[in-house]
Amino acid sequence: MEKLQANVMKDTGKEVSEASNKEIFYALTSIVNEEIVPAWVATQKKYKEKNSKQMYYLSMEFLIGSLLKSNLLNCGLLPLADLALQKLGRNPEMIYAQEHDAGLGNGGLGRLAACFLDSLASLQYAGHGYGIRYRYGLFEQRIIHGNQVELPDYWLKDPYPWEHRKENEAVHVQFHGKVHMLQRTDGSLEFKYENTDKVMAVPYDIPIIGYENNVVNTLRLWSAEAYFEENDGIEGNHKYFHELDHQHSIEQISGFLYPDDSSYEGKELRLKQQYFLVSSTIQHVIKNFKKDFQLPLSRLAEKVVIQINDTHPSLAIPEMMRILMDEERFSWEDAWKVTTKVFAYTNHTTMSEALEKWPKSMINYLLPRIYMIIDEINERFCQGIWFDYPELRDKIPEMAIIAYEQVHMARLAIVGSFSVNGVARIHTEILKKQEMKNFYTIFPDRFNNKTNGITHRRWLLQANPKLATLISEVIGTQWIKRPKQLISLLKYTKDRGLLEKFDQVKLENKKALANFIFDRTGITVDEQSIFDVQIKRLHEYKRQLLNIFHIIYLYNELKENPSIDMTPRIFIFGAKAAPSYHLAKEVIKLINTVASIVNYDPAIQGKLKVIFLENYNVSLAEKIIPAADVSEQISTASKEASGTGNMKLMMNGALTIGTLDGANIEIHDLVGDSNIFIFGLTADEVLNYYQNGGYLARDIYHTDDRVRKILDQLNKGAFGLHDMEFKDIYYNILYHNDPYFVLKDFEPYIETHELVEQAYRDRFTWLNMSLNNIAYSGKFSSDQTVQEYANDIWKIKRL
Ligand code: 26W
Repeated sequence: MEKLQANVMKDTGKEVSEASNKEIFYALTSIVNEEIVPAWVATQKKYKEKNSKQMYYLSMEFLIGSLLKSNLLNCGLLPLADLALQKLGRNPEMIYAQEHDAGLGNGGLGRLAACFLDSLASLQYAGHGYGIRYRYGLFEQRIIHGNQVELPDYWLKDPYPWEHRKENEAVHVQFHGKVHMLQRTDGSLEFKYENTDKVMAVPYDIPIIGYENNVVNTLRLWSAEAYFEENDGIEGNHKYFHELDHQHSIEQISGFLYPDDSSYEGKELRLKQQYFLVSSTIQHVIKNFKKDFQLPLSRLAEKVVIQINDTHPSLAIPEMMRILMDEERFSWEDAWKVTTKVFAYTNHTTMSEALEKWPKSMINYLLPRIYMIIDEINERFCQGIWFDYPELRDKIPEMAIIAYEQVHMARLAIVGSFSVNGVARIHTEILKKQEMKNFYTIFPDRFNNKTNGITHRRWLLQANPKLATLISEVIGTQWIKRPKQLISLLKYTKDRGLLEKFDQVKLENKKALANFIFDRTGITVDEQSIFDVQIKRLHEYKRQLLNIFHIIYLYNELKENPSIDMTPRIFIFGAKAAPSYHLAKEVIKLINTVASIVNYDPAIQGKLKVIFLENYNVSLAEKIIPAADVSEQISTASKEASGTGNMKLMMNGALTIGTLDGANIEIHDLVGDSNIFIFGLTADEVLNYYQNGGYLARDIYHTDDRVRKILDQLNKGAFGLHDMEFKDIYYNILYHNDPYFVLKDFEPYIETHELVEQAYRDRFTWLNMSLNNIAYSGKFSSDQTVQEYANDIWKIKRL
């Protein structure tokens, strides 16, 4: 406390009582920084002394959210900070809320990267993140008249206290130019680049603090800056504006995060971003290796492994080849041997519209030398199939890295890596049996599964301190370091006295969320109602539409018979739609429109409320998840690679209503039929319909009155200002034959919701189920996942 007072005084010349929340926030961050800088230096030294193999996690996204609270927690200072702030008459939460979320990710993929960093440091692994310091993160979402409106997220408006600029470690990245091939006197080829555009990549390091273990790893984010040659003095107006223009276009490279989730667009600036990340990181990796290990580069794979997070950083493969050959004079064969031992690739989606393919002309123009290398990789790979797998010859067009004028990045990533993994069991199986079948035939040993995980420190210990404390009272605190020990809770699932305490914690969390909802929206919600939550990016395959159709159905039922005996339900949504995703935005509008009718209709006596919380992000998730009773995981089976929100909600005692998709399947396997609500088509059934047809949405429209009523309401303006307001949703279902099987799964979904409601009425059964879920959730700690990566792929050891 004294330290905090002294820091506030030093920084602002004020007493704490006069200081603003922001000033206190900064004073606290500097205490944490003082605490961790020595540990940061010491950690790097220890890795060096131990000659530790290094794992580099390359990702275009790191959705780290806010760090003050998790840093305090991991340093063991959170209780102290809470106490000091309270003693000084300040509300800790108000201080922590001063931090602007670092929203440097779209959704699951970026958040997974952030959870992995937390687990790597907490388990004392030498694993570090490499990404881009976007000046604008994912857009801020406002809802205006029910519509999503996007605002820029200038998260660096206030100084970011966790980053450390390392200008002296800047490197150059080159674009464009001409490649010249010369023959050296020894007969080998030399490649020279001329007239390239040089960009400076300046690193900003963020400390990643392990949980109470004095380990501090690094997240390095590269920022693009203009690079001025020595004699580049500014002469005259013309040159001056030219320079400004030039500078501006360079800074654009790390200007903003592309706000697209699950849909790929071949934008040149995005390609630039990818190469910028990859080139600066690989240069740094090689520099570090030379500095830290007295070994020849041919032995790089003994000390370095690079995980590429989806295909976005897959240009790292040709970039490594380029440096080894053009700068380190390796032959092709030797360079390829090293490269293919260093890279491992994680796939996060099988949706064809998300798979990256760049026009070959774009790569050739922007990165001529890299294009040459990809071309050569492709030639050799295709020849290999031709000679070694004659039975696959006719598959070459669908396997070639360059085909029909496009460069297929997933194919490049598979060919250039020693490991390819999916992110949940079913997802990996689909990769092996369908999407990447031919590659699996050639490289069966490369494919492996690593089911996703989440950090239980942020998502339970930090976000839900009441639950965490209660758990520790019951089973002790060992679960914090060994989350699988949550399983000991199973002994208590019948203990009524204890279940009541769990109930009490949930109720308090629900009250807190209800207050928050009231502050944000002015809507009152009763904390005795069922809090039913669907929070995730808005996408057709995630089927928020199925959820809102069910709500409309309930509303229609209540209108017909207001006295139905029903536990009040509050349906909470959080979801951002990609700015250009028209249909997704229509669904947001529909949810908000339904909310505006249902929430103010006195006839239904508050039995139903619909809350759309705008700007869903990490911090908002931390508020919603601890208060959830029901977790909606209702994607069309086969479409959700894994999901991770499902795990967070389970860990906080919410019961899942879900399809057999992604990691839901593994949750179901663990908790058993009686602790989860599963419904709907299976992945096999869905794939069978896609392949063989046989589904007609219109048949359901004609036979199911409930469905017809809803769709007609959409079409006839019952929800909306005018007829046809939601015509695109209507058409999509009836004229495009409901591509995500919303109508097909509608009936089982309603029926399963009835089971949910019945189960909720039986308090002890419900609480028992809830506790079962918490008990089994330790399996989904990212500590487990990271250990599996470390043992099977990275071959790295704990400090
Ligand atoms: C090129 C545009 C783009 C951007 C991001 C295409 C695809 C993506 C990601 C692959 C989308 C994503 O976040 N995928 C999610 O990854 C999570 C972590 O593995 C999984 O849990 C989710 O199921 C998956 O949708």
